[in-house]
Amino acid sequence: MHATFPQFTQFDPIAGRIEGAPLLERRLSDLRGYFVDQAAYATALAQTDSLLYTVANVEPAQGEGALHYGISCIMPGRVGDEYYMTKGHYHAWRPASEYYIGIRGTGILLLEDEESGECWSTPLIANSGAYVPGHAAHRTVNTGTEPLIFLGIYPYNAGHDYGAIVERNFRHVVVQVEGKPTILPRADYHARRR
Ligand code: S6P
Ligand code: ZN
Repeated sequence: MHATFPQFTQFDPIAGRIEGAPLLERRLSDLRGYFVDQAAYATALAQTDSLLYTVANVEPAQGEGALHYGISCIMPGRVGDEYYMTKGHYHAWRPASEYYIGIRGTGILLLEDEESGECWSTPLIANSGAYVPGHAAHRTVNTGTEPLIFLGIYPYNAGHDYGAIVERNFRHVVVQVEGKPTILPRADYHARRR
């Protein structure tokens, strides 16, 4: 059977776009409550509602076995000490895993298992891949000075669940400490600033 969707897709590896795919924009105002330093967030937002990231998704088919994919582009920058990042989510269908392929830039993928609470991270860099298992919350952070661009491939019915992240956020933050990207437990970050 011939598929009714394009068999061949070209990505723009510099801009992080897929021609013809709708572009979702996330700005600073969309991430209210996500950044650890609320005062820095308010100050930044008062200046300008900066673009934090874009996502272009391609959803060519539905049904068992179908795949969707999308290219994300996270801008370089920080709110206070914390690097620009995605909201982060669980998949609505928890068993859905995902594969990320780094295309441009330098970043960190934060992961948390919902049931065990286990937290881990992997680098996300050009020409490398990172596996996101099912039941894991995942957030991507741009720790570099250029846009971080990556492709994500996931089952068609993965969906997004942002609710748990809105409620309790990730247990770790990725912040600049002495000029270097550093992963700290959220509580330790607060303690350091007291
Ligand atoms: C979808 C995949 C990505 C993210 C995108 C934005 O399963 O993980 O396409 O949606 O990187 O992140 P978020 O957390 O705002 O959806
Ligand atoms: Zn995902």
